[in-house]
Amino acid sequence: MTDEKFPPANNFPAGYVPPKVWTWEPGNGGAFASINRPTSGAQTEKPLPVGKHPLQLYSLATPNGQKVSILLEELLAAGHTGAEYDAWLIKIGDGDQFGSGFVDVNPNSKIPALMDHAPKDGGQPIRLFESASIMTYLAEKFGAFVPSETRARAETLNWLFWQMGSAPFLGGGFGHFYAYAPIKIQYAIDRYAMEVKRQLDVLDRQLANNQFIAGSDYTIADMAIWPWYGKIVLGQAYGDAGTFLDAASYKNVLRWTNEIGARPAVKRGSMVNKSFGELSEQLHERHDASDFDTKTQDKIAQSTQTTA
Ligand SMILES: N[C@@H](CCC(=O)N[C@@H](CS)C(=O)NCC(=O)O)C(=O)O
Repeated sequence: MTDEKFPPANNFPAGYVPPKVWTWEPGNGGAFASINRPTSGAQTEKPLPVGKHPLQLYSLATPNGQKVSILLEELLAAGHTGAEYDAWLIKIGDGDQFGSGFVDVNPNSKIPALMDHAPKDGGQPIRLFESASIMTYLAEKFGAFVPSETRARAETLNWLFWQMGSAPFLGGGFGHFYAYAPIKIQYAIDRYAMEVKRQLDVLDRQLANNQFIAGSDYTIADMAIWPWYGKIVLGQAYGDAGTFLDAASYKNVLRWTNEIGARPAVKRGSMVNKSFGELSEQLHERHDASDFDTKTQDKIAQSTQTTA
């Protein structure tokens, strides 16, 4: 496709003209090149483990994964014992999401995925994928963190779906081109930086007059937005992106981020299925509330040293 206004010599790489039909060339060198494919479906035969609790979470502590483990920890903290769960680590860098068992739970091969073995109707287990679908299902099942009153509920779901629509521009757009792409392309970085700053401004204005994102209640919308936009304003995502975006200047987002981050359930939920960062914050699998005290990677390393 050529256009006189846009000569191929100005393209990147110079002279590039998109072919009539695109074909896949494996390994473009970018981060995640080894797992990205233009096809879906299982690549290996690999059943998933099933633990003793009603809910089985298959995940990794990326922002999308943390949303769900934070909600599960909040439900347990609020006394909903039916929210007990086993959390199994899905190493997306190793391709676990393409195992047959995982694909049966999520045909889209992305974490997080959840099986409910004790659905309310007493029937067969229910599979859940897409973080907002999982969160809505759990909030409805336990009647918590989503208001029942029509207007408050509508506002909560507005912001939950705002997050689902917006974060791909932050992660797949800005984060990818600023931090992960093998080359820095100014056009792409400028475009997505502008959009992310616009999104931060949307949140900042909303949080100027509201304690929580959907008003006076702490809801699944806060839990969905926090792992993405909280990490940005704290400067904990995509290298030095916090400085690049002047993210700390969004004072209301920062105030809300710190308030949510101080919640014990949020701290615990953020550690679940974490296999990177500080060893004391890595809980690869979670099967019991006591695991946070005894099974983090620093404790496991200590006990291995003692027994060696
Ligand atoms: N819209 C999905 C996005 C899930 C998603 O993108 N998960 C990523 C990690 S944050 C993943 O599993 N990537 C593995 C892959 O792309 O193969 C959701 O919210 O659940």
